[in-house]
Amino acid sequence: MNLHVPALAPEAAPVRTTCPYCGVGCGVLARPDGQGGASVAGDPQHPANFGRLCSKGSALGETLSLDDRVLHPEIAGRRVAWDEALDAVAEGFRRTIAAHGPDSVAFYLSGQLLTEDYYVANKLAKGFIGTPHVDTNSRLCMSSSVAAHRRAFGSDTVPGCYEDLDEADLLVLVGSNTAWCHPILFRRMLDAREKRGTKIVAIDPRQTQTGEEADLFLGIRPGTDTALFSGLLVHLADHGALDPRYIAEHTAGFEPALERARQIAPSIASTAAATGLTEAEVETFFTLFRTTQRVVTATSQGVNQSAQGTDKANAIINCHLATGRIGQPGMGPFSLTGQPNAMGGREVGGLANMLAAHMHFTPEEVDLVRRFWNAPNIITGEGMKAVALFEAIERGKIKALWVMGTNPAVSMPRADRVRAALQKLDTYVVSEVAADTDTVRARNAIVLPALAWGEKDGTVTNSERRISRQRAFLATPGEAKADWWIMAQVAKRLGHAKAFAWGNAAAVFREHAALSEFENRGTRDFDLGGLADITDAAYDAAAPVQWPLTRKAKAPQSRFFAQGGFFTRDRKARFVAVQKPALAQGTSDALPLRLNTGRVRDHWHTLTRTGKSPRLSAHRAVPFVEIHPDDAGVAGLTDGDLARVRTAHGAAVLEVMVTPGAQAGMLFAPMHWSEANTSDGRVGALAQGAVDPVSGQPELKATPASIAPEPYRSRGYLITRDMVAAPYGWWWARASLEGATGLIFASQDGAPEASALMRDLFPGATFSEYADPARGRYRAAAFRDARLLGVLALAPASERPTWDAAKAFFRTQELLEPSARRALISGRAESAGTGPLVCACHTVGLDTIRAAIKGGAHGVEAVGAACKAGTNCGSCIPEIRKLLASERAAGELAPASA
Ligand SMILES: Nc1nc2c(c(=O)[nH]1)N[C@H]1C(S)=C(S)[C@@H](COP(=O)(O)OP(=O)(O)OC[C@H]3O[C@@H](n4cnc5c(=O)[nH]c(N)nc54)[C@H](O)[C@@H]3O)O[C@H]1N2
Ligand SMILES: Nc1nc2c(c(=O)[nH]1)N[C@H]1C(S)=C(S)[C@@H](COP(=O)(O)OP(=O)(O)OC[C@H]3O[C@@H](n4cnc5c(=O)[nH]c(N)nc54)[C@H](O)[C@@H]3O)O[C@H]1N2
Ligand code: SF4
Ligand SMILES: [Mo]
Repeated sequence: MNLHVPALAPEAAPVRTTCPYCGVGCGVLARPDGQGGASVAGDPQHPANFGRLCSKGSALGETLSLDDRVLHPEIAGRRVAWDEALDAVAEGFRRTIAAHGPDSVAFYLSGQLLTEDYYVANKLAKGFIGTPHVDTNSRLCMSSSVAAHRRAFGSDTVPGCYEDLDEADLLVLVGSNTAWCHPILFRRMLDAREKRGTKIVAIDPRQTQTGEEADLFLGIRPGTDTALFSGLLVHLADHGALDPRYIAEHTAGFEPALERARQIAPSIASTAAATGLTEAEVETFFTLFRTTQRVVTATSQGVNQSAQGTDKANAIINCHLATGRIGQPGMGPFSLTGQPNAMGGREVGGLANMLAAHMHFTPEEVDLVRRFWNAPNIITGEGMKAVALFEAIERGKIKALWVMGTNPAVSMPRADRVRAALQKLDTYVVSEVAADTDTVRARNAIVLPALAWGEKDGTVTNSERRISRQRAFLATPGEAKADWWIMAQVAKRLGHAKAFAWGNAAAVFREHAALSEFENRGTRDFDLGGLADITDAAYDAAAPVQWPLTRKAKAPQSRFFAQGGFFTRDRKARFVAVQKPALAQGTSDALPLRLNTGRVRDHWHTLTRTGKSPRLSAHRAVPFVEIHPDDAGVAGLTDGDLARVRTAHGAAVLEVMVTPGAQAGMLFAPMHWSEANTSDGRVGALAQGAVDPVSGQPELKATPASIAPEPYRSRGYLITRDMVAAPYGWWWARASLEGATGLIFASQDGAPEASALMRDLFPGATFSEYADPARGRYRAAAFRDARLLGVLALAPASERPTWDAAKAFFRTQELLEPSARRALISGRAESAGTGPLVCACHTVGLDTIRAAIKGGAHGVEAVGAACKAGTNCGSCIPEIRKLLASERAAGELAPASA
């Protein structure tokens, strides 16, 4: 791969890199514009996406500005030189260790770090500082899958690869909103359906876009997956659908596991009763699974983020082992990883219960790693897992914490408590790229500016064990540094210069690969021996490659376990006798519902990146809660109202979305909003986080909750060119707009207060205004020399003015004609809007698509031809299909009611 810039090239050659969002790990071609930005396109040569990108990947170019970046080291808000900051970290750690021992120091890392960064953090903590308390946000993400793999396979091995999704005849998606969270894999699944008639089953308590697209949707009761897959195991056994040869030769423990499954779900009827499904649904699913050889069961957070997550995953793996459907084309259990480098973190040993390179804590393994690192302070056992770790901070047991690449003040369960616990620390270090995260602003910190995507260099591993390069294509901004470099500097100051003396990321990678093959001899799945001697030039040019890749192998191996060969002592897999499912906490009269949390299509976690993109911010602009119509009726709520959702741990005020897709008794709210971008929408504060007994992964999907109306007098929006603080007492959510920033708000204020506010915000400006205080309506636009500065609209709460039309006026800096000024505040502009955004790539709204359908576009392609919606990344195709169906249904009903 040699990217020569032709002498007369009109623009720079693209740089091959990898998307920094989800675990699909799509290849990206980034073309820098020479002004700090870049355009991006899918890399046609990358085997994860073959040129496609989803809405988030396509909008990466909109997230590169330096507006909100940390660009210099800071101590308690004061800008300092690197030396001073690094000395402060080293000194803080040294003091803490001297007074309280090395295990009073902790690291909280992230699946968004590069493998090289992760490796250095792990080595520093576990080998040199000598603290076992290193955990990562992956604890909240896929640690239950890791634990299930280890129980079943003896190692944390993902047996399959993406081609299995192309080659399966049945895809069972359990607790995965694939259409929104792994969109490019979902496109591959839909292609498989097109090509070979693959059936898709979605299992989820709520009807998602994935469920809408599936051939069979099973709306199970939360937390009951173990019963469903126990019932399936029994069904397979009773219908002669087992693979006795595979069970006998390659597994152990089948009988007790089946026996337990019979206690949990002996029949179709009992399975239906345990899961809330109908017997017909259960029977259809069981028959499909039994009669289809090529089955992939793909799992995500509906499985992992549960107090019974490890059992859920093992109940699923049991069914694949029992039928021998593993490690062959189109077959196997498949854990879809969330973050871009969740897998890299597992490889280096970033979790508190792993040591390094897929090794644990047997005396031999500890000794091996000690010798390889020449480590003076090697740890000998597991450290505390995330939930316990933050509790230990609260208790004063952990005194120094280094947070890197994650925002726990938002994303940990019981986030208010976690945030408060940070006050107890003596030394608090945050390596970040964004200046204003809740974790940075929680208290005085040593803030270290890290290189961001596009600036940093290294590798990530995707869900199918494929290692890809992230390459720098932008200049280093300010004084930002690579995370691995920062840690190596601190290591030097702690007296470990020799062991942390790498000159570049390639050197770190070589050491990581060398450890993976050190005294391995086929005893460990993770072996990168073939890359241990990679040169700097080869590393720079490296194409994506799967592991294992041993020194002797001619080619990497894409699947595991078709012929057994598990990483247990007897090389046999283990069936697991799972526990009867029971949710961690019961509902009560005070908390009669259950709060499920998760993601939306166009936002990423705590909004520090997707929040910068106007396109991505338009799909869902405010924090919301989905509720079933029956529950909404009981609570006296209608669509669009604001409601207070409460649990035993916290409360949030969210916009109500009434949908029959919600399960009665359940609420769903996205995890994305933080203190930095909403007044009252921090959903992480509400989640209980009861931990899975095996993996320590917290439950984030079923917290007992209540909901009640939160009445406000007025609703409205405020759009300003420059960021302004929201007035005290308002409920608000902030979103990026083209050329502006906007607040959608609710308030007890009326027209007079709104008018006073505009004068406060824009002193000396001229105003176009419309006020009707009696009716509680007010609109105003502020100008300086005919240049638009800001717009405010306020109306009685029931009217909820929308900004779709007004925001268009900020796209240019041009001076506005008097007629445009009048239109801006007339309120007429509203009805000319295109409605809520559906297609993020071409900014096409709901109303436009509806109009296209009414105008005769009767299929996805026709809609695309009429208004371009759905013609780029395709992430919105499920939503377009849904609109087509609802318009069709409305059309059919029309004559009857006419
Ligand atoms: N757009 C977008 N994509 C992302 C991310 C993002 O922030 N935004 N984050 C990435 C990351 S880190 C991750 S981990 C993945 C997560 O990807 P997903 O796991 O697909 O996403 P979630 O929305 O967290 O949860 C998935 C579903 O689990 C369901 N569920 C809840 N309880 C149960 C249950 O008891 N049983 C079953 N069967 N289902 C249940 C929920 O209703 C939800 O629809 O997404 C990755 N991709
Ligand atoms: N209620 C609820 N909570 C959840 C979940 C849920 O479904 N529901 N899901 C959980 C899951 S699966 C996950 S993965 C977590 C995600 O939660 P977090 O990891 O807390 O979320 P992010 O917003 O991705 O945080 C990443 C941070 O790293 C910064 N950053 C980006 N690039 C770099 C870099 O190169 N170096 C450094 N040092 N920093 C960088 C970003 O600015 C950002 O602040 O949330 C978990 N929490
Ligand atoms: S599916 Fe989308 S978010 Fe995930 S890696 Fe690909 S482009 Fe990025
Ligand atoms: Mo995740």
